[in-house]
Amino acid sequence: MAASASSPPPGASPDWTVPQHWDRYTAAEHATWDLLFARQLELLPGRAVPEFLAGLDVLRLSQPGIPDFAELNARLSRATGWQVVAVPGLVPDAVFFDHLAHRRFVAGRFIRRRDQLDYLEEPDIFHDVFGHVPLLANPVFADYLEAYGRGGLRAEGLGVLANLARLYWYTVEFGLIDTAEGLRLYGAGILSSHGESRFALESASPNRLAFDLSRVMRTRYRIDDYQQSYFVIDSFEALLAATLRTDFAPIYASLAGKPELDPADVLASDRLYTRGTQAHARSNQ
Ligand code: HBI
Ligand code: FE
Repeated sequence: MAASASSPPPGASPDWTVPQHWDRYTAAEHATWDLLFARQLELLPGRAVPEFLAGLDVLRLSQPGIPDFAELNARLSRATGWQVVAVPGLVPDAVFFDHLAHRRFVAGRFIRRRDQLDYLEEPDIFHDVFGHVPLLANPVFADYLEAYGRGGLRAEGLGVLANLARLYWYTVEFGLIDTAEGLRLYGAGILSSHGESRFALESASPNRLAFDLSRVMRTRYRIDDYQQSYFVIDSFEALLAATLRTDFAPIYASLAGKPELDPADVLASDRLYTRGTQAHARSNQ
């Protein structure tokens, strides 16, 4: 999933960051942000984890138009020391992990076209800022993402990036969380998607399995369609505790002997919230 070239594109700094150039966004681009934002705000109350909705307020992301990172970072850095930095698109894993390890979240500065409202290949500013940034205002999640970045830097040499990318995918991008009121969304890939915000909680098609670190690290994922399995954590504290191990070496060692799993697989050892029908995946074959 990471960019192939190891040298930054023209105009980017050695750490791949670029100026956001907030004043260059057109009225049409601000209107696209407002349209996407309004659509999600119709859906997310009662579906998103409360900490996400609280993060929207803290960051005042309900102001109209594309956020100006300078203003956003003044509030975000006060909340948890995180800041958002603009990049041209996907950056190499090593660059990505280094930014996370230093509490810098990389965000694409472009916004999708009107004909890409419901699906686009590469993360745009709406996915990155609306989807990811509000939870960076939550201290525990903020600690998790920094710990994830540090884990990635350590994993570099161990040749286990694929396992670590799955952890990111099934938590930060497509994670569900169990609450007293029921399952809620916290993964940015779901929160920023109109269709998947409903599908992930309400469809009978996907599996919903209790989060288990090594189980997640063995499980392949889809990048071209809704997920066939979602993993459920009990709390951000539990997720942080599960991954704050000083190193993942024993986990990686235990993974070496086990086969990788397909996205739809269910194991007898899985703690199941829902065993999915996979009807959606079959209809899209
Ligand atoms: N680059 N800009 C950007 N955004 C991401 O989410 C991203 C990336 N590079 C690599 C990556 N994600 C994943 O491969 C991580 O799991 C490492
Ligand atoms: Fe993302």
